[in-house]
Amino acid sequence: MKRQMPSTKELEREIKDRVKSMFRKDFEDATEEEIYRACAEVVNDVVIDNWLTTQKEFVKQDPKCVYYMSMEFLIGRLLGNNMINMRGYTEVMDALANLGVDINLIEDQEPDPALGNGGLGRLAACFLDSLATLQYPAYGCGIRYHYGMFKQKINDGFQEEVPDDWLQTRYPFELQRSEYEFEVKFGGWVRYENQPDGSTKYIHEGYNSVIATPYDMPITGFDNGMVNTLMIWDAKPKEVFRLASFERGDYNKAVEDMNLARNLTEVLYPNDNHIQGKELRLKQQYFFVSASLQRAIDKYLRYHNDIMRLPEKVVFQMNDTHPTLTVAELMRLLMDEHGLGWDDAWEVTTHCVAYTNHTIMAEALEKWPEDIFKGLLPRIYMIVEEINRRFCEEIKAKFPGDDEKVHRMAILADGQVKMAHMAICAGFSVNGVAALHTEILKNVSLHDFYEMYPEKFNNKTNGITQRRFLMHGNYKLSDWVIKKIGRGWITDLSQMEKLTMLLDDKKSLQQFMDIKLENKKRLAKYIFDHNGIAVDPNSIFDVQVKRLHEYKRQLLNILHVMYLYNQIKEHPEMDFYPTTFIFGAKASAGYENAKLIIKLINNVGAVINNDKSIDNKLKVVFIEDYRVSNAEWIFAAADVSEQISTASKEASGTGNMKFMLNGAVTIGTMDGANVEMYQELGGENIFIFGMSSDEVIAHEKNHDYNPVDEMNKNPHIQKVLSQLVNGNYSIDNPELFRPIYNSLLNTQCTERADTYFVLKDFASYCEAHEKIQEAYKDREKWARMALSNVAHVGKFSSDRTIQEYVDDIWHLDKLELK
Ligand code: NBY
Repeated sequence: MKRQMPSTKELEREIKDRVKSMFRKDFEDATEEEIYRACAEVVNDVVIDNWLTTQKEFVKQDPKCVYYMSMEFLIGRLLGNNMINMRGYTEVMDALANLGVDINLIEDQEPDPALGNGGLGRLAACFLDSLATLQYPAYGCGIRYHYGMFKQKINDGFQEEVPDDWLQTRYPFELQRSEYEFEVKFGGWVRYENQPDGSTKYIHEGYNSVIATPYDMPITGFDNGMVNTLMIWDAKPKEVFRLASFERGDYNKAVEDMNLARNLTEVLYPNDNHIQGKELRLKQQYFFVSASLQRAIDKYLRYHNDIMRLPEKVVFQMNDTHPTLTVAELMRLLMDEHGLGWDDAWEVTTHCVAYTNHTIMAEALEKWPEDIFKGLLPRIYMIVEEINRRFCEEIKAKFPGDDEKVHRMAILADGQVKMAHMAICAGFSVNGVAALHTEILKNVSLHDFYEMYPEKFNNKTNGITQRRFLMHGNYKLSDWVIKKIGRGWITDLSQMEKLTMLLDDKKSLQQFMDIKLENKKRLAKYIFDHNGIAVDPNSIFDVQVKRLHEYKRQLLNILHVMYLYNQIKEHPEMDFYPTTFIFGAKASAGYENAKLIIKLINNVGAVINNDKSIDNKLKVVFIEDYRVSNAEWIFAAADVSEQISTASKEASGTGNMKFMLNGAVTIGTMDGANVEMYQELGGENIFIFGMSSDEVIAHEKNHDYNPVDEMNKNPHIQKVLSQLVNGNYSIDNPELFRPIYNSLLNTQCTERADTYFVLKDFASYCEAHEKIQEAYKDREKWARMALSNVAHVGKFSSDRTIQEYVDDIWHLDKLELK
């Protein structure tokens, strides 16, 4: 039976009681942190009951289940999310209010679990939310990093990274499950023995190992009593006892094992769309893959005896190539631990694993040096060699005489292990994350593979959960939508379409814009409290928040701001609607160009924000430490959403959808899921600019783009570029931004200048912004555009995405819950 949240009155009492029993304090004397912990336990009580029930039904109904394998789960704070999904948010809010406490302050006590970098990790979290809400049995499998994504401090305009110690105090929404521990082995060598029956036995010796111990987190569905599990693995040494007792002989090994366990899960690699081929990362990959597969097979064998039928109950979805070792580890477990021969093991494996690609960026394609790989995973390497041998035979058979092709497609080539090749070779499904992205995979980046296995390729356009990004982040708009069209959209976002009936209703449009203004005031206060900058809630809030990457072109945005500033100064009389440009972005710690762009944004802000002569027409704000928790408020407050990647580079984008859901209007290129937003919206409700992906790809192929030409024909660009290096934005060090200038223009550098076509798209970007200015001045027209965005967001729910994964790839059974 589904357990409900208590009533407001009961909650008041329970929270007070908890504060007392946990902290021996009266409520009045408790700190906000203590109240948060008490609330978490009260909510947890309900969650745990439903979790138990769900897992019992799981055993009874024995449905097929997906294991979502991901190095990253950017789940964000859970207290608010769980209260929303258990339908108790308002009740807790009221209970706290009756006790004289603001729920926001309480929620703000929770560390924001940042076990991911950006879009890929957040997508995994949205998927878990949708799976539970749609009642599909699922496990998320990942790593319990002790330090998640670093916290960003801005010091004198520069980014500084501060460790994110989210486990400093016990996290209330995790449960250690010591009964499901498994050993994971690294290094050593493989000896083999021929068996009397003609088979070969492989024996792994001389290895180091750790014990993987899982921590389960509950993933609640919306209002259905379903609770799935996110299992994140931590490592502990196996030999603590032997180490302590100084047992002779293996002391060194015990110390090694201890260090291995200590380092394995210490920290998340803070890179997005860029790999750093560090051995420790390969260790992390094998660690969580091996532990998760062992647990999955264990669970399967508890209730079934025919391992050949594993694909009827289990599917592993690999979130990018990071968990591709799933392929070889599953083969190993099936052969070495469960006695299958190669062909049977391959039959099972290739029906159990599927792969999602999230990028076409060359620097993000995972390749491991063979020697590192072989040294760390000797048995896995043998299996990869055999997979590769058979795969190359298959290519040769299909394309006789094309040795080039075999070389291009091989899993082992040029001294490297190519993870994507293995994922595609073994996976029964290969999907991209937006229609355009999937077409580019098929026709360009993975064309060879598409020719070989066209039937594997499919598209699954990304989506986001409206529970977190509207109900929780923007309750005012959420309540308004409920008043207008009911509650159906909460689990069926296509019902937002009903809002179209309000598009000509002036009163509704006004209410809608009033809510936006309220949300802008909330963000303005946040900005004032955190940045000390006063921004005008009546100005246009033009927002770009996402990881900092050159292909995402924050540089184009800030160069345009510099241009606007020049215009306003030169033509003070010009008609210009005051605009606040808001940025938020973390740069990978070693990504120098990205860090310099952050500094540029801050310096431009410092100059513009302090220039009285422009009458507050322009403001530039860099929000420190952009993360899931402040993102919710930022989306709610945005008028304009900047989605301006170089066409073809952003696989999908999901921020674009979160803005749309919150009634912001997009300025964007025809890239990623922007293309599909355009199709849903019609051209009049989105501002499209810049080159198409075909044009970009053609320039890249023909090497015929010269940024100097773009500069020469546009005096505005010339002026802005000169201001990068004349001290305008860095008086004490005029050379500070020279590297940015050079990246755009320098034809001597080895790489092509202006790799991401910033100057090429500049003029058309400026034009699109002029159109925004025009549109915004007509307040009613703008309201209609913004509301149209909400009305047409239906497709971009992760509920729709998950249903497509289920229908086309996973074929899961829904769990029945009473
Ligand atoms: O995945 C993002 C894509 O850039 C975005 O377009 C898409 O919407 C989103 C979800 O499909 N990719 C992404 O976030 N990638 C990473 O964060 C990432 C992290 C680590 C590594 C590579 C990529 N790595 O190799 O270490």
